[in-house]
This record gives sequence, C-alpha cells and structure tokens, in this order.
Amino acid sequence: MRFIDECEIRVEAGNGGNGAVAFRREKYVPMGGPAGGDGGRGGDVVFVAASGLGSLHDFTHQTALRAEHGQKGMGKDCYGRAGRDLIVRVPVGTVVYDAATREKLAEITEADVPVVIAKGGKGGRGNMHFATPVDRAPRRADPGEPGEQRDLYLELKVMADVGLLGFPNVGKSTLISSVSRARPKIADYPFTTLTPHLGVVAVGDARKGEGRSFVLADIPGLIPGASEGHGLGTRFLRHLERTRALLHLITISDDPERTPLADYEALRHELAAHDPGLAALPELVVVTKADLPDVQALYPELQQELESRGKRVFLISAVTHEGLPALLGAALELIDEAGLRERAEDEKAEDAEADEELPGG
Ligand SMILES: Nc1nc2c(ncn2[C@@H]2O[C@H](COP(=O)(O)OP(=O)(O)OP(=O)(O)O)[C@@H](O)[C@H]2O)c(=O)[nH]1
Ligand SMILES: [Mg+2]
Repeated sequence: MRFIDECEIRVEAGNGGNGAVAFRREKYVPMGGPAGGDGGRGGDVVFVAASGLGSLHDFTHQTALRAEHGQKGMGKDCYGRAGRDLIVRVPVGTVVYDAATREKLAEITEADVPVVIAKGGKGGRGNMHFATPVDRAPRRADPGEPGEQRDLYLELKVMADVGLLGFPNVGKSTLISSVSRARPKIADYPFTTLTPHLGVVAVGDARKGEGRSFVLADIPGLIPGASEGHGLGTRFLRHLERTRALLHLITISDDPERTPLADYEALRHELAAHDPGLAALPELVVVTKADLPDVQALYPELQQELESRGKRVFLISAVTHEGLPALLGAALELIDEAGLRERAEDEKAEDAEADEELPGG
C-alpha cells in the first residue's frame, strides 16, 4: 500500500427534508386540519479515528464523501426519516483543514472519538405547526436547511514517541529494523526510505513483567538545505512534531568533505530553521556503524566534543547490536521524563483554572 500523508477531499452533509403541506381527510370530517409533518434532518459527516489505519490512501479514490439527505415530511402528521450519518474512518493523527483558507478545523488524536466535520441540515417544519385560530388551514411549511459542504485538506502526522533523524545512509532504517518489526527498505544509497515507517520497540523483559514499549518513527534522510526544499525537503519532518524525543544519527561517509560533527551541526541548523519546537525536543546523539574500524577510531574524539557541549552520546552497531540496550533504555527514560513534564504542566493549567474560579483568590 502506498503511503499517503496528505490529500484533498470534499465533504457534503445531508440536506434537511422539506416540511409537508397536507390536510386531514377523514370520513365525516369535511374540513380537516393541517397534518403535514416535518422533514427529517440531514446526516452528518463524522470522522472517527481508527488506530489500525496508517495512511490516507483510501481517500485518493474518492472525490466527495456524502451523508444521506433527510426524508421530506408527509401527510397524516408523519415526520420524514433522518438521513444516516456518514461515518468516515481516518488514521489517528489526521489533521483536518479548510482547503481554501487552511484554517485548522480538527485534529484527530484519539481513537474511537467521533468528530462532526460537516453538520446535516435541519428538517423543515410541516404545516401542522402553523395553524393559528385565524388560519386553521395554513399552506405554509418550511423547506429543509441545506447540509454543510466543505472542501477539506487532510494531513496525517504519524504518532510516535521517538523519531529518528539523520543524513541519508546513516543507518536509520537498519536501526528500526533491528529493534522492531518495522521493515523499511535498506540499501547502500541515499534516499532509500521515501515514506515514514513506524516500529514498536519492546524494552526490558516482558516475561518478568518488566516489559515496556514505545513507538519509533523512521523518516527519509535529510540534507543541508532541506528546510528550503533540498532533497526530499522537510515534508516528512512534521512526522517528528508529535514525538517526545529525537535520536540524531551520525556516522562516517564516503564524502571527504563531510565529517560526522559537521553533519550533526548541519542538520541541527535545518531543524531549527524549520521548526524551533522540533529543535527543542530532547535529543540523544547516536554514532552508528560501530562495527567499522574507521568509526571506532573516530569515536573517542567525537564523543568528547559532543559531551563537552552537553550532549548525550551513544555508540551503536545495528549489525552486532552493540550499544542498543543502553540506547533504548535512555530513549525510554526521555519518554518518561517528557510524560512527567506534560502531567505537571496539565496540573499547573488545572490549578490556574481553579484559582480563577475562587472569589478573591
Ligand atoms: N557496517 C554497518 N553498516 C550499516 C549499519 N547500519 C546500516 N548500515 C548500512 O548502511 C547503509 C544504509 O543503511 P539504511 O538503514 O538504509 O540508511 P538510512 O539512514 O535509512 O538511509 P535513507 O533511508 O536513505 O535515509 C546500508 O547499506 C546498511 O547496510 C551498521 O550498524 N554497520
Ligand atoms: Mg532509510
């Protein structure tokens, strides 16, 4: 299945049914009163996130999503049936924008919570509501209201705890393959990975009840100038926006003009240029391909330099698995710390609200 992380689509809620104009006709009752029922309301278009889905692929075959119209009202005081809602399953992490204004309408981050995206029109009232002492036989009924119609732009932000970041070929996909069941393509050329991949990483011994896990995201490699569109640009960086920590991978390359440290600085620069929020995420620096003698020779100096800047540095090999447990343990700690921080912030916000409610307080 092709990975689609943005698309445009039209949504049309159902129109409300018209109210009816009708009169009672009964044996022995020559002049019956008004008996036109109301039209049914139009169906809503409702988005529900399903945790199993990982792409907006399903929407590329459709141009519009339409909910049912309400039925019109009928005689004998009968109301029209309401139009059925259209329930649309979208991946968790879908962000909904107005296509024209790019105004954000909804961000669907929780599974199984319905979000109304376009509201169905109200049904019109039938003439049974319009009788007055003066007018016993009103010919008036309301038309149904039109349902909301919208052109939407959908964007999918992958939901992961930890994101991998690095130049092409540094071994991001190899790392995620060696610690999870994710199987992105791996090859000895740049831009092998063209779409994001997620992997669930298990840490600790599940049999002893000490198992933990987190979701790791592999995205295509970045190069200098990415924030201005070079390489695959920063199109995939948004997938790291919701992560709580970054693993920044560096290693040696064939290019004599590059060094791991220069690579590191170049991508930090791109990150900051693209999104200061991303640049502020907690980060571990990971030196990959530790099984190569050249990497081993270079590591002590590299480690010293980065640590002197306050960075935490790890040496790993996805081939020999050297350094992987320590790295995953540290990643889990960062996630836990971020969780504690978020909780503290939530509590602070709640306290502030409570304070406002107290008189004088
Ligand atoms: N010796 C050695 N080679 C590795 C290691 N990890 C990855 N490689 C090799 O490095 C090359 C690139 O690996 P990938 O995992 O595809 O790199 P990537 O960072 O995902 O690259 P892009 O998807 O292009 O950004 C492949 O030939 C891998 O076999 C490692 O730990 N040791
Ligand atoms: Mg890759």
